[in-house]
Amino acid sequence: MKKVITYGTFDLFHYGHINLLERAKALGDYLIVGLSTDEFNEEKGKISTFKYEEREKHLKAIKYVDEIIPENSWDQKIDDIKNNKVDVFVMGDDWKGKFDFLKEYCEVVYLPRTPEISSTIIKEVQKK
Ligand code: C2G
Repeated sequence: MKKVITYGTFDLFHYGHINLLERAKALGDYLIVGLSTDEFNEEKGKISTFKYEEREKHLKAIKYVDEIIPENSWDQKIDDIKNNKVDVFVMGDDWKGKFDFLKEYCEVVYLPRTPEISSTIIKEVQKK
């Protein structure tokens, strides 16, 4: 069984996230999502609209997602990859190059982001 992992906040869930998760799942048979905790979001300088439980509920509704684990820190990826016997690490290409150090442990794939949509844009529209 080929296992894939990806990480993110997945706030204000949208079709850009779906496109990413769909393509990530297509790279293997089982997709794990490392979902950023609210505390880790603070570390990332992000204040999400939805708390972890809500964002987890949204992800659980996505057929491509097989498992969700909390993402608490920047440096859990190597352990996650080893402990879960992950074969492929996937992120959107806004992260291109940032996780190349993981190539020692698994395949690293950066996928083109979906243009024009982001949680930030959705927040702007909500404010109007
Ligand atoms: N994404 C995308 N297209 C968009 C928006 C997001 O492909 N229009 C991708 C991002 O590239 C990322 C994933 O969807 O791979 C989740 O996006 P975010 O929730 O913004 O993730 P981020 O805050 O970048 O967290 O340790 C890694 C971090 O947790 C990544």
